[in-house]
Formats: sequence, C-alpha cells, structure tokens
Amino acid sequence: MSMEAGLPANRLTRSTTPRPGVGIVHLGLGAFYRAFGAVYVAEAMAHSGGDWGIIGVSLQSPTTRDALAPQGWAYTSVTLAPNGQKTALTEVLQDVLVAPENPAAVLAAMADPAVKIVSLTVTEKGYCHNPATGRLNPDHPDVQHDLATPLPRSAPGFLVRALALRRAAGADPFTILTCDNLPENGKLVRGVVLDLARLIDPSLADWIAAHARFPATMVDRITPATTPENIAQLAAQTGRHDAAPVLHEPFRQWVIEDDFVNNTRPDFAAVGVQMVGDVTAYEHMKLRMLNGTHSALAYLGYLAGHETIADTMANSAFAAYADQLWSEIIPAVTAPAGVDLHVYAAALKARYANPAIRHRTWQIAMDGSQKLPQRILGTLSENLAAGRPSPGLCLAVAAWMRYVGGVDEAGNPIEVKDPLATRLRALSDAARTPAEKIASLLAVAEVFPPALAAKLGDPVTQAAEKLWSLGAQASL
Ligand code: CS2
Repeated sequence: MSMEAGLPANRLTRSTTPRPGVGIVHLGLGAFYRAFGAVYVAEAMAHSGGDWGIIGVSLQSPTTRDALAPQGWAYTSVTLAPNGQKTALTEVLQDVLVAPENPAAVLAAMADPAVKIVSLTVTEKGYCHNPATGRLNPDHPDVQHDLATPLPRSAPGFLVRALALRRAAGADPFTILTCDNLPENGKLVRGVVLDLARLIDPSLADWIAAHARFPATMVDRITPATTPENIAQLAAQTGRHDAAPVLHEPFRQWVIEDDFVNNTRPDFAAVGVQMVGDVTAYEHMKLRMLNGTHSALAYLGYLAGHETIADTMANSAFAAYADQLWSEIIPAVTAPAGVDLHVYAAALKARYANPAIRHRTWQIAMDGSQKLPQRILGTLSENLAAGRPSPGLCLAVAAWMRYVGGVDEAGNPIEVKDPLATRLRALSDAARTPAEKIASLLAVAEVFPPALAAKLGDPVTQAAEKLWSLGAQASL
C-alpha cells in the first residue's frame, strides 16, 4: 500500500517486547477477527500467559499482509463509543501468509504441532456448503480443485490437507474454532471437513471424526470495513500512520463451547469469554435478533437511500420497523439462561444507533443468498408453522428480492455482491411483475427449501407488491 498524500511519514511500528510462540493459525484475516478474536487472545495471554501468538492467513488478497508487514504486524484497534474513542495497539499477530501465493507455507504452519487451534472467519460462503442443507457442495469449483491437488484453495481444503499432514506425522489434530455467523457453526464445519476428507481418504475422515474437535461459537462485535478516510483521520489524530487499523463498537460477546483437543486453549474465561457446554441458544438469539434485523434494515435501508445502519435507525419509520421485527422474532427464540430477550433487543437498538459506527447497508447486504436462511428464513418458517404472521420478515425477504434485481428505487444500478448474483439478476430480469419475480426467486432451492417456498408465496408477494408500488420507506 503506498503512502497516501497527507499521511505522516511516521509509520506505526511494533514494540520490542518479546514475542510469544505461535499457537494459533487463523484463516480469513479480515477486520472482524482482528477487532475481536485476536484482541481476546492477546488479553488472555497478557492475563494468564501461554504461547498463543497468531499466524494470520489471507485466503484471497495480499492487501492486509502488505499493509501490516511494514509495521511488524502491529495494528491499532479503535473503540468507537457514541461519546468518544479509545485506541489500543495489538501485537498478537506474528506473521501473515497469503494462501494463493504460497499454499504450501500455510499447510506447513498448520501442520506445526505447536499450533493447537486453527480458527476461521471466512464468511458464510467460505465453507463451500449448500446454505439450505449445510452439507459440503462437492461441485463447488474450489472443492473440485482441492480434490484434484494437495495444495488447496478453500478453507475446508486447507483444514483437511493440514490434518492429513498431522496424522501422517503422528501428531495430534488441532481444534477447529469457527467464528462465522452460521447456525451450529461447529457442527457445520465438522460436516464439511468430514465430507471432504471422506472424498479424499475415508480413513482420514475416521481419524478426524475420532480425534479433532469443532467447538461451536457465538461471536458478536460490530466492525465495519476500514476506509481510507478512517486511516487518514486516525493518522491525523495520533501523528502515526497505521495502514490497517480496525474500528469497532465497544460491545463484544464471545460464547464458546468448551470442547478443545487435550483441553488446550488460551485462558479465555479469564477475559470475559463465556465458556459453555452448549452454544445453540446464544447462536440462535444472535443470528435471528441481531443479524436478522441487520439484514432486513440493510436491504430496506439501502433501497430507501440510507448509507449506514445508524442513518437508517435515525429515521423513525425504520426504528419502528426494527421494533416490529423484534416482536416477530422473539417468539421464535429460546432465551439462553439468564437472558431477557427484550433487554437484548433494546441493547441492539442502542448499538445500531451509535453514530460513531458507519456500517454501510451495502456491506451488510452482501452475500444475502448465504445469509438469509439462518438470519430470517428459520424464524419465518417457525412462525408460519405456529400460525404467527410475520409481515415485517416477509417485507425483508421481498426487499432482498428487490435488491438482487440490481436497480434501486431511483433507477440507479446496485453493485450486488453475492455468489449467486448473476443467476438472481437473470431470474429477476426475466420476470415482468413483482409476483413473477417472487415466484422465480422463491424457486432458488439453495436459499429456500421447497416446502417453505410454497408457504412464502402469498405473504411475500403481498409485501413485494407494496414495496414495488410504494417504495421502501412507505411500505414500512
Ligand atoms: C453483519 C455482521 O455484515 C453483516 O452481515 O450483520 O457482520 C454483524 O455486524 C456482526 O455479526 C456483529 O457481530
């Protein structure tokens, strides 16, 4: 990354404190993990010691590595509260690898027996699964590639090939710690890893099933993508140029199923991580109440011309819509022990309104085909079965369908980012009326299980007719 005009030449550097040994390889080194998991790991080491240094792996581009390398992998974590900000230096990263440049180096890092945990934030689509079934999609081009060669491209491919190396060396497997917003994420990643291993070598699959561990997690901290303006502003404030800071809200919550290989893990409990026997209730609450409303607000907010979630929530019609959504979702959520779901919803509302967090509706709208099932459709299908009407959630589904049509309410193009974008756009273009569009999009079986699609036809079409004729703001 080149120095931008106006930035101080004074580059952030790493301190000279001794470095810990490496105990974690993290796949998918985005802003979220650096603002969340990495910070917890650093705090746990500061509190209780241990060699839990992290090697970060970018599965796609060299951008983060190139930004962090000149600063010795150190970066600033900026906490944005409504009434001011706090900065902290994070030095837990020990190296960053770029998988497409050198997949063998990534496998070697993962095969090192000193590494006890491989954690992941690879986004929903990174698991190469079918969103409607949760099973590995064997036709995925990266899976096909990873079956044909031992130097992988996909996250499941790296996990399976690295586990094979450890087994061949007589070492223990690592714990696979997924930190993506997927339901029963531990079970899901276990399923795709075992599906892929079985296609490569059934005895490897048996070994992984018997010895590896896949704890489920619930992760939560709102962390918008860092922008060039954020970088310039931080440099102006601190007098030092950090090319890769992370900006996030004060709130954070990590709930982890306490199931690690040889019970070996950082002292997470000492720094506020909830180590529990079963994460499911937390996961459902968070995916449905936070991510579900986030996606609904993102599609409708974007269509209504709002750039961020905070801007959207500043519009009173949208704030009321959010309340309506929570009243539809809460009956479909079993509260984790000791949690009051109305208090949880009120806290979400305050977090969304934080004006210091500029979380773009466009960013959250990304990859909707991979997000809708666990965020909105599960709730909808339970509400339908229980005879509870869900007009707000049906409007959210209609808004996603309008959004993937690729044209906003003012007739301007939308840059739709989604693995199914081309197909969704073609389906939308081929249909003439809202009713036809709804029918052909409901037939996309990766997103809508057929039994649910049949029940959603009428209520989503009603919502869509309103949305297309009145626009997002007026259909709330
Ligand atoms: C958001 C999440 O981008 C999105 O889809 O809904 O990343 C959300 O900000 C986090 O899950 C909050 O923990």
